[in-house]
Amino acid sequence: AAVDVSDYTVKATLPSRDTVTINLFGATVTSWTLASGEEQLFLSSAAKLDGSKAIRGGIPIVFPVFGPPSKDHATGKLPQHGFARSVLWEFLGKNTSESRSGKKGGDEEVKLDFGLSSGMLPEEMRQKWPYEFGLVYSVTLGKDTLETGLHVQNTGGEVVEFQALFHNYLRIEDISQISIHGLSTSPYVNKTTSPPSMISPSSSSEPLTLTSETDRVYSSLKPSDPVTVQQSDKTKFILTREGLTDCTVWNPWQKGAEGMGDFEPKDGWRQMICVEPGAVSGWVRLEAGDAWEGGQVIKAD
Ligand code: TA6
Repeated sequence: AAVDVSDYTVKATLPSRDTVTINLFGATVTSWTLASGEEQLFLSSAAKLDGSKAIRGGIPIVFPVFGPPSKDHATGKLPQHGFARSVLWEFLGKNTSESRSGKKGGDEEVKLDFGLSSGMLPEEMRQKWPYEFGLVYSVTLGKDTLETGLHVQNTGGEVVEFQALFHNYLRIEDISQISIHGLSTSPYVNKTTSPPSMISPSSSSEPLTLTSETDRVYSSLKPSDPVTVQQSDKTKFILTREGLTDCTVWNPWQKGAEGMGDFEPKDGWRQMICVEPGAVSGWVRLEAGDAWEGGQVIKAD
């Protein structure tokens, strides 16, 4: 694999011509293309790529809190979705290997590692969440697959509570053709109502099709059970997870897109669906010195 590092961008290209591009602000995957050259992720054309704001699109990393933090929690002073998606990470290096799935012809894989530790945070952010931690984020590109994994180490002397999620903006042809399979046996919180409503699982909700603004956090999913995004009757993406029992499904729809200054083009909401594996319906508790891992594999069909 060829890995090109320039300014704040790391780009890897496999012999099969699959590529992945990561912006060091937020270690945000901003592009993933297959051998065909076809882009798999949605990136707003107004996304800020200079660290001035979290990148609107690609795969932002949500850590240490998902959503607007509640004031009575240790994360209460942090911005929505935490700081990991907007601070500068460092590129730790690459590993090229034979594809682990033992596919024919020794398909190659490349793993890119990125690091963020509490000591690297701007002081004002450290003061908002004064815990010692070390993150290693791995992005592994294979033929037709993209894997992301987050390793969280509690390097301080006290218990740390956090949430983590991969905020995938998946690129699709048109939202009207989309159905999402594999969620119907899980309860979810519907965040488009106020207050949000708890909905229990019912088989009638399989598959999920979207006809208006949708913002749902599904919980108690079996990580190894795939969540599948179908476009018309063709499978487009298959997501499997490790250590992540929750999954958000979000589309801002027309009004939501118009309300986001960094969301362009304004009808771009039709070409994206956010399917976001995470550990967000509770808190991961890490004792001093302990570590946690969570990961996802997205297979493009
Ligand atoms: O993942 C869905 C969500 O939590 C929505 O509620 C919406 O807020 C979205 O994230 C985008 O949040 P952002 O802070 O990136 O504008």
